[in-house]
Amino acid sequence: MKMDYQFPAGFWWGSAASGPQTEGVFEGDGKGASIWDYWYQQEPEKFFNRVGPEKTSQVYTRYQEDIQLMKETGHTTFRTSIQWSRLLPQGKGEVNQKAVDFYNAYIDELIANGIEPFMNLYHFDMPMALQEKGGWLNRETVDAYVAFAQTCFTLFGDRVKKWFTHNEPIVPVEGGYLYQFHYPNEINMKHAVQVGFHETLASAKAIKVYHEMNLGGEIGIILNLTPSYPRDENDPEDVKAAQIADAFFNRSFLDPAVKGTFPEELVTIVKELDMVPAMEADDLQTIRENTIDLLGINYYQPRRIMKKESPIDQAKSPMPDDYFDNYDMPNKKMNPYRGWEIYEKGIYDILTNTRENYGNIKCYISENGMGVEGEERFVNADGVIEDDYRIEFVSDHLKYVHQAIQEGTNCVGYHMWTCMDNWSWTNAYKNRYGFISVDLANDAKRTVKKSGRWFKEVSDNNGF
Ligand code: BGP
Repeated sequence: MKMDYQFPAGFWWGSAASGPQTEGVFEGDGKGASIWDYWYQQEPEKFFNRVGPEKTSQVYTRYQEDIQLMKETGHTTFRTSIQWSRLLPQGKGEVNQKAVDFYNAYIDELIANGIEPFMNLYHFDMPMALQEKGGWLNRETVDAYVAFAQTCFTLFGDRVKKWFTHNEPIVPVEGGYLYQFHYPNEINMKHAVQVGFHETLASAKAIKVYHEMNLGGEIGIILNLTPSYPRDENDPEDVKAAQIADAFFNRSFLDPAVKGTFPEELVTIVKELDMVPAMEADDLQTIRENTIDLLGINYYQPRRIMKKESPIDQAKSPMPDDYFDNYDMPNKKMNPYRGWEIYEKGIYDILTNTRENYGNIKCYISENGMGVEGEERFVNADGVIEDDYRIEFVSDHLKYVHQAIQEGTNCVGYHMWTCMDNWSWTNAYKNRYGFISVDLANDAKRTVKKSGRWFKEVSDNNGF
């Protein structure tokens, strides 16, 4: 059958998830607490409907059933993460054998079913034992992370051939140290800079170890790239503000990951603020010499920016927002449930940018998706959620991915967020993202949605 949008042979079709959002906590599983377990214990009211990280979708016990559903929905590849606090309950030292058994079984089951596992090493889930000593603020966490990474490569690297050092490393910076949506909920630019630096350093050091181990796979990083569009392209001040926002939120991690250097604008600002992070003599060289093989791109929404017109918030300053204002563009297309703009062409702009400005690095779309509240409204007589809006969302984005590939971008796959409805941090189960629904009131019963069936056809046909 001739497809309107045919993708290159071997294109990866699948989805992404994370350990903390899917596995759950079970008695006797030996898992240590992460910052999420701790925060939920302290302030359960901060989590939607008071649903905490111990509940989630029970993948720890139901992965076999779930992998069959991945097959039914056309997965050729799947990304999740190894929970640091599951493998090393104290963040370092003793290995939890039950975690080793679980990840071995999960990985083997994926491979036995023809689905290639991709593993990420950090998805916002700092072990509490390390957070108590400062988490990413503390240099010792970098060493602990590298030891954790090496343990993972040693245990699972014979079978896992795609590794990622972080998922969205800017998010722990934003959530934990600027905008207060992750523990420890600080507003502290100096800490934010140090945390970001340590994450980048940890990534480079893990990449170095992985390459030295010669395991025959690839290692990369997953970044949420939010293209920054100026309100008025002809207003140099709007344009400059958008460039600064881009340096803060995109190039802060993209440049060191791909080029081994930090963006000039950011370095200048950090120096002006007298907030150059603490570092050792060879850190910058380590970052320069250990760049990624593969880039994962998460794309949900763009950022609309205008020059700073509102007064600086003195109670919070310095903040990235001292340098720009967010622009509330009229008539933008919105996902009202998550409050995020839908701008399909953004995905094309990101891919074009990687081609033109980042050496056309090998990349794939590692997350894209649409969280919708109250999807049970759309259940048909057979109990299937008819999520046509999701099919439209995915296909509208895929058309732009296709165009970028036609123009030469080295994009080799597309992963949806997410496989099955999962626990979304403080939003818990409010917005549903999956190809497969999870009925919390009914023993977490799984049912493939209409979009899951559609995705199977796309994967089988390698296009649509
Ligand atoms: C990404 C994260 C995921 C996931 C997704 C959806 O930023 O990598 O972990 O949660 O966004 O966002 P949310 O859960 O906040 O709705």
